[in-house]
Amino acid sequence: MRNISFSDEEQSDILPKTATLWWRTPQDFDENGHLKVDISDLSKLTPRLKILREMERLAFISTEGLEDLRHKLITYRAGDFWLPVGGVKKEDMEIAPVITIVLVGLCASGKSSLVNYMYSVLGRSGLIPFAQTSSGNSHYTTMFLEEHNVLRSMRSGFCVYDTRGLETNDMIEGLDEVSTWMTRGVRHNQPCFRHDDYNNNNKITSKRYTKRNVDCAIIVADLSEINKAFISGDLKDVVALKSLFNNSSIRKSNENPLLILTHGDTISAEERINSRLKICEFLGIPETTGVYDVACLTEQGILPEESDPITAFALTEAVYRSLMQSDRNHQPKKKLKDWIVLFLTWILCCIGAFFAILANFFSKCSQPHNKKLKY
Ligand SMILES: Nc1nc2c(ncn2[C@@H]2O[C@H](COP(=O)(O)OP(=O)(O)OP(=O)(O)O)[C@@H](O)[C@H]2O)c(=O)[nH]1
Ligand SMILES: [Mg+2]
Repeated sequence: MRNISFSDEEQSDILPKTATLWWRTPQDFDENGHLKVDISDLSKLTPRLKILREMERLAFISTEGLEDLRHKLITYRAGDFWLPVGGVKKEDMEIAPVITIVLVGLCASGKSSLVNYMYSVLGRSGLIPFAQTSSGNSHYTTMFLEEHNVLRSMRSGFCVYDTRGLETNDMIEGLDEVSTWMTRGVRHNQPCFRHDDYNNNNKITSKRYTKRNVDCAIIVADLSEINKAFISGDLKDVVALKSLFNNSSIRKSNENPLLILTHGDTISAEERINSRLKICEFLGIPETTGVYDVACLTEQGILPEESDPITAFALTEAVYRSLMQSDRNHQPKKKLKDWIVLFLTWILCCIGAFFAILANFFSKCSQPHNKKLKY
């Protein structure tokens, strides 16, 4: 996230030798891995060049930056990134002990795989899949909200929630569910059953788990599906994604939600860059701020981790950014005066409702009399 300037010589020494520098296409880079055009004049950067520059930035700082950011996440305590505003002290802010990030997106966009990748990069254990994903012929879908402590630490200052994906054909119900999570909070093991589920009569939530207010939502989207949609002209999926992106409940402030693009490894570099450009344009967001290309699996179908520090760094930076976003949005604690005002407002509403019912009742009682008068 820090601004850096880098020369090509410096860069080739620092870049991880094994990294998959997929964006370095012959169209834009020479055989030494140098950009063919001058990118020093920022005002002349095209959106495509901005993406290439962003990827070079991630590559440049990934090796050293990954450890640095990981350390910041390990030592992070809720509210650490909060900056004093409006003369309110930190102790007067409503800051939950654990910051809650939810991953939302369409079905099979890669939310559970992203959780596993987080465990692998941040918790340093890539052997066991911690969140069940669909694989091979299994069409497994996450059916319950799952809380994950991806750092695998008792003192972690944040947790990540894996959620059930939204169906393109039933966005209204899906968006309603997302609004409920965002406004009423989430709980581990909370069911996410939809009306057409085969067996949805087991809607019991275990109240033993702590309810958490959601601080930030990250949208996970499948870049290969986005690419398909723009090529075929069937924009159903990207329209659904836009409705999720613009949903007022996930915008805790004026900031755009973070967007993580998965499945980039399954399309060509050209398609990967172009579909990122197109979806950012479609959503009306900058192509490099708050958007991360994180392929959760390699071509061999395994978690990337060591082989791809750039993707690992992109993921870590996305989590870091989501914590910064969360800490910017805390509200001051309610004081006694606020509770009294709230109580009085509630009483006034009740009185108003009571008189409205009375008025309605008496107007109904007086109707036959009115009719008689008319005749
Ligand atoms: N090649 C590739 N495959 C991926 C990537 N991310 C996820 N997958 C695969 O995509 C399929 C769906 O991934 P999941 O993680 O189960 O998706 P989900 O969003 O949790 O799905 P729901 O729980 O149904 O909403 C699985 O077969 C994953 O292995 C990626 O970046 N690259
Ligand atoms: Mg899932």
